[in-house]
Amino acid sequence: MPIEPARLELLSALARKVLWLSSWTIHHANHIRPNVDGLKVGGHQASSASLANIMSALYFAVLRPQDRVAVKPHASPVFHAIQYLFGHQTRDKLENFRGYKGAQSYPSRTKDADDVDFSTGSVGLGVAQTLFSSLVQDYVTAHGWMKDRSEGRMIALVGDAEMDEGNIFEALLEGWKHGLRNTWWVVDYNRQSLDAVVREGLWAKFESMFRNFGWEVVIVKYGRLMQAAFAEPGGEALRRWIDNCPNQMYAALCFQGGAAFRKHLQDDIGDQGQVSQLIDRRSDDELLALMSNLGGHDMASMIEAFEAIDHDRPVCFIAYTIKGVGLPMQGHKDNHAGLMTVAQMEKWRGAQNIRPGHEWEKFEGLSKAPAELEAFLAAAPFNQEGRRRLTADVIDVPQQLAFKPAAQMSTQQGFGLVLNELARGDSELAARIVTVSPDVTVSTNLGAWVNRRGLFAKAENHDLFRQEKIPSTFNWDYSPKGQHLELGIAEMNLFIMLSALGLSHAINGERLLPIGTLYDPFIERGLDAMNYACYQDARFMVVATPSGITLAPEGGAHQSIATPLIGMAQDGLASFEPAFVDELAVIMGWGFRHMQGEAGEGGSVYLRLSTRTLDQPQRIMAPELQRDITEGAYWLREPGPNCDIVIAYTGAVAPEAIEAVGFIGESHRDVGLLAVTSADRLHAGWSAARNLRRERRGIQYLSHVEKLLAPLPRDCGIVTVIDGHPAALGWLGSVRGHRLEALGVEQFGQTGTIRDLYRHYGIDANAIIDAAESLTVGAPVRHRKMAV
Ligand SMILES: Cc1ncc(C[n+]2csc(CCOP(=O)(O)OP(=O)(O)O)c2C)c(N)n1
Ligand SMILES: [Mg+2]
Repeated sequence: MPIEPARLELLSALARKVLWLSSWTIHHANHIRPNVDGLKVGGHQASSASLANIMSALYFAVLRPQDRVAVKPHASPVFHAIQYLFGHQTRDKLENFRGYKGAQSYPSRTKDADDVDFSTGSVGLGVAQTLFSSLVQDYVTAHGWMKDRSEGRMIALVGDAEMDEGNIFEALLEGWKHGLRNTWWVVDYNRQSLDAVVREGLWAKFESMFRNFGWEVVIVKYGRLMQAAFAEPGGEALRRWIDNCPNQMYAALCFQGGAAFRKHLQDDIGDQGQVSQLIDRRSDDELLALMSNLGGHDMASMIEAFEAIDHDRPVCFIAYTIKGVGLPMQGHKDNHAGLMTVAQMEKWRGAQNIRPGHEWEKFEGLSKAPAELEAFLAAAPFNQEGRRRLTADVIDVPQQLAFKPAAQMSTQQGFGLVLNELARGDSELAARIVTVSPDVTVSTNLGAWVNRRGLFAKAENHDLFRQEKIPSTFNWDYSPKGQHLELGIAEMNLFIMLSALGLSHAINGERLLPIGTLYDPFIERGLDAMNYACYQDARFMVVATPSGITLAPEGGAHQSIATPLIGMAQDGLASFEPAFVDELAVIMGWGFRHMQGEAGEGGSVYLRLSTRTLDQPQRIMAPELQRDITEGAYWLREPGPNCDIVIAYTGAVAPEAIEAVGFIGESHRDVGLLAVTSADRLHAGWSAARNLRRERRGIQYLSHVEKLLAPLPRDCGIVTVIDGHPAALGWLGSVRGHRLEALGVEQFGQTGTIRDLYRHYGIDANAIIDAAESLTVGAPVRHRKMAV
């Protein structure tokens, strides 16, 4: 339906204001705010201008409160300008754009105050996040939890060069498998990337690809002015010229202006009567306005395109735009980091009727009455329900999670047993758990859980093998009540799905407790997506198994070395590597609570598990032991008063550490054995204590690791051992100044038995004994006899 003229006028005025405010915000940060560092502040004026009209159409007219948006990272100034007009962003934060605690360079859920739905920054990830958030909304709907809330559309504003990111294609395929709905991707088709102008004809590739995946594709190429000109005599020839003009040439002419367009049109078309008259009727300025009137810059065209969608199938809008439209840098291939000069800004300010000193005024220079604009903004559908960020109650987690014990088990097995026990019960905790795995459900031990809780799909689909009575260990029944989401083998998808599931409390007002499983080395495959999920404070548990070189015969290619360090270094992720299943059960319980903690306190959890079967300790899980396990370490064997050597181990190498302590104990009394369940938590506690002591001089507070190591004599040596990079535990010597030998794995690639590999890489009992001897004096220690 054609848009009413009065509404169009108001929307166009606001879009002009958004372009002004976003450009002014960047200009202010670069030219007006004192620059103390001498570094360029930057801010992406051209990329922002490209989207100012499209985003204004969305926010001021099309979006409803339940819709959620991922904005192309470098259009952050446009987002902030829109929120400023809505009254959700302060002038102070805009003046401090890209400054300390100012409006963020890229929209940030956690750092910005103006209601960012999805953080963006690393291109491609926000786009996929909208797709997975839509699938999560379907999950919540199918489980009957949407209550009286309406389903929202998940919308991404995508740069055309951003479409090169592979994770977008991975997500598309996954979306198709799961019957994606309610998702709009709006491609800002300015045909420019950071470095250059993009390939010709990309739109056609996008179009066929999206159609292939069942999306509707809407191409918004010509604005109203263009359409009117095409209807004039000779207009068809003009349209043909535009359609055939190479991207580089069009961009260059947009930069050069109306006279350059005229010359090229004349040279190319020649004197052809009607079309020549069509061009001659326009001044240079009018000709430039006509040629810049691509669909993405035309309010009426965008509103009509958006409002024409009357179904919930996914839609890709390809909106033609000009990078930097309306600014002196428009179309220039180098404009990505371009900034307007002070003189250019002065000139543009004059053209906008903005008086010096009134640059931040919301309606300065617009011909519409401020009261009318204010009323229009207040009535925008997007704003009708107040706070859009939702909350959900905390789900109760029992003090101890049960599992069926066995004398010998691996932590991976234990993980399956804990989940199986939860699946058997009817707790709210179990109801809120949702598992997800990229084609390694069975091999990461989720099988028992899935057998009991089923796979999720919007429609029932029974396991044919079972119906045909063919024996199979796994029951692969799909239903809307299922609690496992099976993904294809794409770890980026796994982490973005975890990100979407882990924000359900804030987006859908319904808490989910997502658990994702994968092989440990493939964390690196999805690392940027995991970082992204943590950055926006999504809450999930990632269970990585098998890990290290301990997966021995699985092969050298699958060994992981760096992941313990990743676990320590990743902000927002508490990582654990227990050796025994009773420790794991404690950690999982803590993890489910941690995943529900307040912002700044809670976070996500990473469990690095193993397939190695170990003898399990028979012990009572006293509350102090539970606390020590979650704080990161406990004494498996307390050091005596004359302790001169401590062995500290993490994870699957526990038997080697225990064995070495046995041998060393024959000639050294009082040897201590420290079980480190989380190098990450232990280190974080130590850093926090140091910060606290610095902040509050005189305070006596000691961290967990400082208390554990306090009784050790000054000249005691420490040997650390982990199936991972030795630096993960090597820092323990600095806590109280003890000499330390750190054993671990620094190369990878050998296959063999666990014993072969532990010997090869020097993390077996003999290597531990050798290291201990190098730190102590006295008689040599008897070594384990090697079977040759
Ligand atoms: C993963 C990742 N790689 C590189 C960048 C740096 N970068 C920011 S914007 C951009 C180009 C984007 O081009 P396009 O998506 O077409 O947006 P436009 O600049 O045209 O608005 C690049 C390479 C990034 N933000 N994220
Ligand atoms: Mg682009």
